Amino acid sequence: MDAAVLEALILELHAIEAVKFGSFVLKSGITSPIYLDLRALVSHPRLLSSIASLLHSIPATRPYDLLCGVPYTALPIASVLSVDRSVPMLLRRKEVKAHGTAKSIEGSFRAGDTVLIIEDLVTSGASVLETAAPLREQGLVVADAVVVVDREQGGRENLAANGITLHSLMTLTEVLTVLLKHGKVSEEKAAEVRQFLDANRKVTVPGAAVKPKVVRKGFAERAGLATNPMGKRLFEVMEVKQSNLCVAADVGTAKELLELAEKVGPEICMLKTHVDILSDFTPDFGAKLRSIAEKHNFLIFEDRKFADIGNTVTMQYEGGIFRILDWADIVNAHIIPGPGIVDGLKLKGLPKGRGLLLLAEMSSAGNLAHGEYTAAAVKIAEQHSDFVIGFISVNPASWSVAPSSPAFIHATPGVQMVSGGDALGQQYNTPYSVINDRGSDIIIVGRGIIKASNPAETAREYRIQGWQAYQSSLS
Ligand code: S5P
Repeated sequence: MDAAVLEALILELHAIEAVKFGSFVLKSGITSPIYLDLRALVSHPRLLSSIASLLHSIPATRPYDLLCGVPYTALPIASVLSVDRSVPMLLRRKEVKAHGTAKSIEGSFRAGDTVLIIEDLVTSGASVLETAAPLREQGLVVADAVVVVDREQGGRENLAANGITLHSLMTLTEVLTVLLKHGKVSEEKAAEVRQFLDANRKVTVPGAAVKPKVVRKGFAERAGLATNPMGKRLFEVMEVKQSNLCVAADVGTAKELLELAEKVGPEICMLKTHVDILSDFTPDFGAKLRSIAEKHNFLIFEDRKFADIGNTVTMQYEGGIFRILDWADIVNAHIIPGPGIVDGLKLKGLPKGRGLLLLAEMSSAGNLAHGEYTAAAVKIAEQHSDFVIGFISVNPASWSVAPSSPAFIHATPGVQMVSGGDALGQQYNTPYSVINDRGSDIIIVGRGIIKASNPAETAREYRIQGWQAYQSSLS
């Protein structure tokens, strides 16, 4: 955009108080010295109209058939653009009713149509992704998002990691520079904003150092190659439910876990448990969970991470209070003790038709599972392909020794809609990056879903993102 036009636009936004300086708590919980609120645009039709036409003048990476505004602030912008340029619009419902015929997307479209997403502000990119997910589920193509302001807090990178190119009229830095030039903000405040921006630029580029996209066989075909019945069943469930989502049900009580399983059940291929964190565990837990798993057709994966000698793990698997063997379809093990651990677990698990995942990599910062360790996991898995169904992996596309059979499945933890991490070393990548760039099959999502205000709806969004990423890696 022309510098003079940009300058005038920023001054106009400031004049209508769409840009404010002070101390503001953002939706994400962080305190910001600058606040942008474009809702005021509805009271300024001329400015609204010029912003809409400026957004239209941005060239998208591919021609689009439809527009969709991110609810709610961007809806008037999208409507004006739609009317001005005669481009039909779609409406994404923010609240999807669980019953009746309510659709998540309103308006006419055909699968394969391309949709341009319109948004007012982008911070992490999460709200654009929430709108892209139901559009993609309907078979629509989302390749570009145009926004008025890019807050430069990782949104561009997170969207790119989900296959969406971000185009913005201006960045927060440009807003600041113009307002400083015109004396609308003090040097002191501007320095504070810059400092804030530097401290909150969550620019981790997911998949930056990984190999190009992997092309793989479909899950249905891989089901036919699986030697272990549980591995075969997992592929079949994934194909039938169009889900490569595993929810990590890290809640504190069995009551909460069973409720969560009911809610997210329709969206998942697998539910991952840590049974030893449940404060109200009772021996009927397994039977209760199994009946929910049957109802919603998902597998149960107890994330026990066995790590002892063969003889000990047979007892840990079968006995104790938890009697994991009775109810868990799948368990996992570290390979640190050597292949004897697999022999031990197999002794108990194979006759009951269970499956085992080996921890070949871990998601936490500074972990030691890489290189030769990962290669050793592959070797042990191949020697026990009757029982080992696959791996806990982080970046299987980068492995120097890949498993020889596509029957082995990769499940990856450390997944959220935006990349980043927690305070204790967990590292997150996006569903698109995990499945498409890193070559994994299943996304394992814990807090991204269980801490969401609506876990069922959020699980649906993760399922769609994961499935779309998988679909795009097939072609
Ligand atoms: O390397 C690993 C392996 C596992 S199984 N890193 C992990 O985070 N996990 C598990 O995945 C972890 O125990 C937790 O249950 C889940 C990740 O949860 P989130 O809340 O960080 O998504």
